[in-house]
Amino acid sequence: MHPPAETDDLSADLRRAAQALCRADRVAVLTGASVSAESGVPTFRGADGLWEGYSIEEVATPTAFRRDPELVWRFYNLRRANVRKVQPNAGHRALVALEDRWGERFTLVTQNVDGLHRKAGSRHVLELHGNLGRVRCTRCHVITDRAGEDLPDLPNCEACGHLLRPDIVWFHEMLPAGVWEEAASETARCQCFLVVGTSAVVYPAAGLIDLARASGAAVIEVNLETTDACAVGAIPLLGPSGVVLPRLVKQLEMTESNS
Ligand code: BJW
Ligand code: ZN
Repeated sequence: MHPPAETDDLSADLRRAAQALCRADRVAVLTGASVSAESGVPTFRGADGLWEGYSIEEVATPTAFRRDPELVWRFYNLRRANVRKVQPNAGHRALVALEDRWGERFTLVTQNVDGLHRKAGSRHVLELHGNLGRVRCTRCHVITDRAGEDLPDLPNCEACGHLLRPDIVWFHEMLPAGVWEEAASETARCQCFLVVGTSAVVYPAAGLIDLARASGAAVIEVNLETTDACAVGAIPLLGPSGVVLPRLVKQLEMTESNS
């Protein structure tokens, strides 16, 4: 009995990916929504990518918040409550295992706002798009961590009484400068860049893939399908991240013990 063709392809690609990792002195990873999808956090652009008929582009903008802050807060309060209930999965844990190998020379850049990488044990995490647990005052700009609480649909700042907003990067907003600069510099100096579970259509995050490639890094993509951003030159590891990432860690152990 021969295993199906996909299994053969995946095994060969896993070997190539593990070799690329083995050669790397520094490793950086870019993660997206689907790493958390397997924990029960919906993605943005898949079949479950609508909320009450609204697309993410309709509720995650400063204009939407000015027009109807209660609607936007309802969307975020539901997601805040969901994130409190979910747990990291095997994909998150495999990324912790990778960080254990490279230590300080490993950086995890995430577009996710659910905090699950840190909950799993990842240490060097750069959150490009903010965090669902934090809120920011629209007037005095003070940021506080309110992760453990239920908030009303129009929450007010404890310091000045004005309306709070989620500390999330919406469309048309700049990414937090220090976080972005560190993500770009770690990407530019890694030799292996792993792209996991992102459609890679949202910029500037997706631009990190081009930056890694232009800096000479090997690019590995873990996704159910190849994305346009990784179509050229990346090592494709096709399958759910919760399955593929633990297999990659295992393959890495085998490659290291054979060399
Ligand atoms: C699996 C799997 C499994 C499934 N295993 N894989 C025109 C007008 C205005 C702006 C722009 C414009 N053109 C470009 C822009 C810029 C804009 C942008 O990029 N837009 C594009 C959509 C076109 N970017 C911005 O606005 C950014 N800011 C900026 O550029 O500032 C400068 C500026 C200033 C002034 C004016 C204009 C520009 C900010 C972007 C912030 C994005 N924030 C969001 C929402 C807020 C967070 C929240 O509420 O949660 O962040 S958007 C949303 O998308 C979220 C995510 O982090 C982000 C990325 O999504 P992700 O992670 O890739 O998820 P999906 O669902 O898209 O993909 C899942 C993938 O997993 C798929 O590929 C599946 O195949 C795969 N998959 N199951 C492995 N089990
Ligand atoms: Zn305030």
